[in-house]
Amino acid sequence: MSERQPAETVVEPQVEGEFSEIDVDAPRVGIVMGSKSDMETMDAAAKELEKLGIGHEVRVMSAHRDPDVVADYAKNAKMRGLRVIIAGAGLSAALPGVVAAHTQLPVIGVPLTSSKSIAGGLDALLSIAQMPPGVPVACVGVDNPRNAAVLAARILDA
Ligand code: RP5
Repeated sequence: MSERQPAETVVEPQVEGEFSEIDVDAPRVGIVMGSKSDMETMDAAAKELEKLGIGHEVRVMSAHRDPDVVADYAKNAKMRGLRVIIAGAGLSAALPGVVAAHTQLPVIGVPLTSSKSIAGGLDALLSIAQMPPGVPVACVGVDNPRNAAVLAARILDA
């Protein structure tokens, strides 16, 4: 009869391999926005996450101008280690909804004002908040990316 090894010395090679591939410094929050023109406002989300010590990355991608880039980013986000996505956009503000269509990760939308807004950001607010049932996007106030970062931190800590 073969003797069992003590539990602490048993190593599962497959599990060990998977752990060695996890990058502990991988960003946990992705901040995306529809245009470079959104960067100045959206920077407040990055600043808040920095203050809270939460790893994040920032990308510019438009749901309308770069639809394939957005789809690929959202589809690969979880596999890359991201846990929450913050998406800021102005005007018709499709970006948060399109990201949510391609990932199961929580998505927090930030409606933004723009020089071209006809309703002071209300257009973006409604585009982000009025998602069809089954595809949720959390929505913070207009031009309030800081709240998106605080909410992301609460989701990560939940
Ligand atoms: C949206 O259109 C962007 O999120 C931005 O808020 C707005 C205007 O974009 P630009 O014309 O300045 O690139 O897609």
